[in-house]
Amino acid sequence: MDKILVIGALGQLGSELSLALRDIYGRDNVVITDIKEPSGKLADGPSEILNAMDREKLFELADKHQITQVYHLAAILSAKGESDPKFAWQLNMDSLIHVLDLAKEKNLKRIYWPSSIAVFGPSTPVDNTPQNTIMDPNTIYGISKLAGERWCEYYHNKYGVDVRSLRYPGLIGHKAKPGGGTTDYAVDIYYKALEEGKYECFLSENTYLPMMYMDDAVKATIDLMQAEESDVKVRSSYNISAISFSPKEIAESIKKEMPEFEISYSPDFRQKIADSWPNSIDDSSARNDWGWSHQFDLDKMTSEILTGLKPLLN
Ligand code: AKB
Repeated sequence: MDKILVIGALGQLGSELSLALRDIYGRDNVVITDIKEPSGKLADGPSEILNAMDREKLFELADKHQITQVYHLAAILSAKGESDPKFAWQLNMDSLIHVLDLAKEKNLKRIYWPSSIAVFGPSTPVDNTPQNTIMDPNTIYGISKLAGERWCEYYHNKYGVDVRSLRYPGLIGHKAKPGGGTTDYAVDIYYKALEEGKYECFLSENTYLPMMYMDDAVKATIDLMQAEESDVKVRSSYNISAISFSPKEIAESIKKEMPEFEISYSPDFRQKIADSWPNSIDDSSARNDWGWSHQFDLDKMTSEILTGLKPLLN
C-alpha cells in the first residue's frame, strides 16, 4: 500500500496534484503538508504543518504516517529568489537534501522533485533546447535547480534512490495562484482580463517561453511516477514541453473570447530572466522513454481557464 507525503501542497502545483493523488491512491493515503493549514477541498484528508527545512519533523512525519513516497514541491521561484538569494538557496537545497536522505535512510519506494527550464541560461541553445546541452543559469533559483538535479542523479547512482524529476516550463492554472515566478504573467493575465478587461505585462510582447496547462503538468508528473523503473532513463531531470507562446499571442487568444481585452507592455527586471531561458524545448526523451504527450494547446487552455475562472470571480 502506497502512503504519500506531499511537501508544499498548498502551492500552485501542489494544490491540484494533491487532489489528483487522493483520487488515485485514496484520501487517507495522501498526507499533505505546508506551512499553513489547508482549506476547501484540500482540508478533506490528512494534513500536517511542515516547514520544508525542518529535517527532524520531516523524519518524524514519515515514521508517523508510514510514508513510502514523497512529492517535494516546496521552492522559492525565480523572481522572488532574487530578493534574498541566500535564503532561496538554503530553502531549495536543504529541503531537497533532507528528502533524499529520508529516502535513503528509510528505504522509501520513490520520490518526486521538480526542476525547471530555469536550469538553462544565456549560452543554452534557445530553440528546441536539447535534454543535454550547455547550462549556465543566472538566477539563484536556476542555480539551485541545476545543483538539485546533480544531487538527485548522485543519490540514484550512489545509493539507489528512485528519484524522478521533470524540468517544468511555466505552469498555468487558475485554481491556485503562483507566487514569485517569471512565467506568472500567463496566469495573472486571465485574472486581469476578467476583472479589468486589460493587463499591463511585465515582459515584452515577443518574449517566447515554454509553457504548460496545469492538467498536463499533473498528468506528466503522475505518468512519470507510475512509469516502470526501467523506463526512467534520465535521473537528473527530464525536459518536458507542451506549448510555447509570447505575451502578444496569449493576448490574441484571450481576444478570441473577449474582443474588448487590451494588453500593454512595461518590461521590468523579469525580462532579463525570461531572455536567458529557452523559447521552446525538445522533450523527445520523455516522449520516447515513458510515452509523454500533452493535450492542451493555447486556445483550448484559454477557453478552459476563462470558463473556470469566471464563476470564481463573480
Ligand atoms: C518561474 O517562473 O520561476 C517558474 C519556473 C519556470 O520554474 N514558473
